[in-house]
Amino acid sequence: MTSPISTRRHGDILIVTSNNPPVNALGHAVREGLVKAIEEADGDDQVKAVVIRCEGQTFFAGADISEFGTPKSFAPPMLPQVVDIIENCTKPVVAAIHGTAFGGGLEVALACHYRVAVPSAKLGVPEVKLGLLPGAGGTQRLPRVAGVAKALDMAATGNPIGAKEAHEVGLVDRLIEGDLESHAVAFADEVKEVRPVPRASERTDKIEGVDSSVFADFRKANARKFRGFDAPEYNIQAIEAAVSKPYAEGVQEERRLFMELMSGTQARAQQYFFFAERKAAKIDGIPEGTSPREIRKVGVIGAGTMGGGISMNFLSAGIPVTIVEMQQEALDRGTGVMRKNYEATAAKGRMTPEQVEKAMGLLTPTLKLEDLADCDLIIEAVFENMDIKKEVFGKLDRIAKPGAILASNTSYLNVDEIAASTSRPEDVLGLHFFSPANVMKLLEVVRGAKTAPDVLVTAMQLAKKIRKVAVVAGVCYGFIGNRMLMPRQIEANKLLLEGATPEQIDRVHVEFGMPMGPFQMADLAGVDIGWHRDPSRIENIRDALCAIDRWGQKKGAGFYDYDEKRRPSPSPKVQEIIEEFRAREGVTPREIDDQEIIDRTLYTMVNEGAKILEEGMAQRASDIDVVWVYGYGWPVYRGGPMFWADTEGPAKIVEGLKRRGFDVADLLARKAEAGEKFTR
Ligand code: 3H9
Repeated sequence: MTSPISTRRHGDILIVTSNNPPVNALGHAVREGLVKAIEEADGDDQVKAVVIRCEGQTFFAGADISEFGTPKSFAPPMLPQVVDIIENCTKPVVAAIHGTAFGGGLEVALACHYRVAVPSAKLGVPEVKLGLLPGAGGTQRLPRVAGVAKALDMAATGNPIGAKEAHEVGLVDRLIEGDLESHAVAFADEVKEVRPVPRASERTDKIEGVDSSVFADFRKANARKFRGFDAPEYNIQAIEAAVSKPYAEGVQEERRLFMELMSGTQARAQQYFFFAERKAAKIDGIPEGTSPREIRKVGVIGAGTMGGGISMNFLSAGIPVTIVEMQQEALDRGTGVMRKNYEATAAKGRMTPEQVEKAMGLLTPTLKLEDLADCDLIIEAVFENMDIKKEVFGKLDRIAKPGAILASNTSYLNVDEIAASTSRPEDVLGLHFFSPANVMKLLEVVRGAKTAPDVLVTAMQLAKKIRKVAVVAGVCYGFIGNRMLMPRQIEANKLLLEGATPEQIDRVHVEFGMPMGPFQMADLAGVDIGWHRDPSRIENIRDALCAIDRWGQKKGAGFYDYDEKRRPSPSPKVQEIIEEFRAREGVTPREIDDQEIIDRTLYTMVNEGAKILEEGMAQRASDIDVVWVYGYGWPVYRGGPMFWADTEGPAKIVEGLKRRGFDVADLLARKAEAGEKFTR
């Protein structure tokens, strides 16, 4: 087999090129090739310096994650050896960086004696997002080269920096405008006589005299963000070791911490999720070579919270939007909110005023549905009512141009029924955005019985363009996410009646790693969502709260009381209402332990997930996990509900469900019996 690493000479410079698509991951063959290339340079007097570069879209984007856990990842030379061999090269080695020098890729670059980069390049150590730390000397070399504060931030958050900033902090020696290879060779020519070659591991200038308060302050400032995750703390400890120990000992400490993380469940969950997210983009049953339709202009019906948020996604991506409302006042209010949101982003420095104007300039507000005639995609975001939706789609059928895609943002309703109100059901699908639609990353793409393959392909491609993670769902009540939310909510309500408090149930969920529990979520979203609006009809605790105006945070009261800063506290009034209901239903409250809350709210979700899979409403278990991580904040270090079910073990889930008297989904029962898992 030919090596992905090749070498050639340019005068006395050895050019080492990697060609390992798609991202030049540092798999075994690449590692082997790099070592051979350095040996070639060391062993040949004619070679005075080396340039390491990559073909394709990027410099090495990291270790090959798909090799993790396989014999290949342990096959010598392993990455820590490779980087040492590069650094120990007796001749200057220059890394020529474009695209993303990530993880092991940046570690290779740090082992090189010089780094040059094009301005568009990004440099980062995202290992923490895979539940890991840079395990090839990165935690030791990065602080020595970029400084402790920058290294801490990069390693513990995993966020990359641009080449310009990398240049400012000393991580990049020269920014290259123009052809990278020829400039890198010229740079190598300039430095080929420098002796001793500058080795990052030998530097101490940026790690001397660093006060330990840097680490304490960093931990404190990020405590909330890192809650529940193991890897950020390990990254911090590894960088602390870089400051407090000699290089050789620091590297050993890095190795120890890396191996500990690698053998943990969190790393497995996060690496699983990396591939889950990418798999979600793949649609089953689509003929090979199906090309997407072109989307040059989008129409959005409804300028409320959802319609406005949806529109912003397209405007931000440079796609013109025509937004329709029925009344001028609602239209003005809606577009005003969009402008305000953009301006708030600009005030935080995440957008320039020019970008705000550019985005708003792409927006055409109108009161006439007919103005959508030239749109390639029309998304309906009107009131959640089947009759209204059918009426809108009937009208769209007459107005929209041939080939236009007609989408509904419904959260629950039957997309096939909506499609049937048109003469072109093949052009119809659901695009279920999550609120706030301009922020949340998840998009459920609902595939109707007749949705054409190219419509689906278009939706998935467009999702990527507007930076969403799309998951295909089948037509069923609540699709994937909201359908699984239902059993959780039903059980949470029953638990209240039986003796639990909103605080206890929410605490169990937050300790599990969710951003909030079911009652905190209800208060945030609005307790009145879906309420029948009749204060005299009180059938459950929620009705009772709505009847006395406790609609959640927006009213300063819901399942919790809120102060003027929206800080929650347990509500005596709610407790009173719960007790009234218990008396009414003849329920004697009992002590409820946390495990019962888990069994009844989370195991039932898994059970529903199994039904969704069995019915083919999700293409694969990992898609369900993507929905929950991106749509509801399920902690990624637990992989998602189906991955978590596997770590608990399907048999344990079945046992928990049976103990509480639930019917077990067939698929779950079969998995438990066969000792199989959902996700592996
Ligand atoms: C590490 O380095 C550990 C070391 O410190 C220590 C070792 C001892 N490996 O994302 P895309 C695949 S940990 C294997 O759609 P984009 C990906 O699955 C690593 N495969 O493209 C997909 O395959 P498919 C630290 C990888 O342009 C295809 O490439 N590095 C890897 O949107 C295209 O990916 C990272 O964590 C990999 N490392 O984004 C970087 N990376 O087509 C992870 C990608 O079959 N990667 N693939 O679905 C990324 O962040 C993005 O992929 C990147 C490109 C920004 C590079």
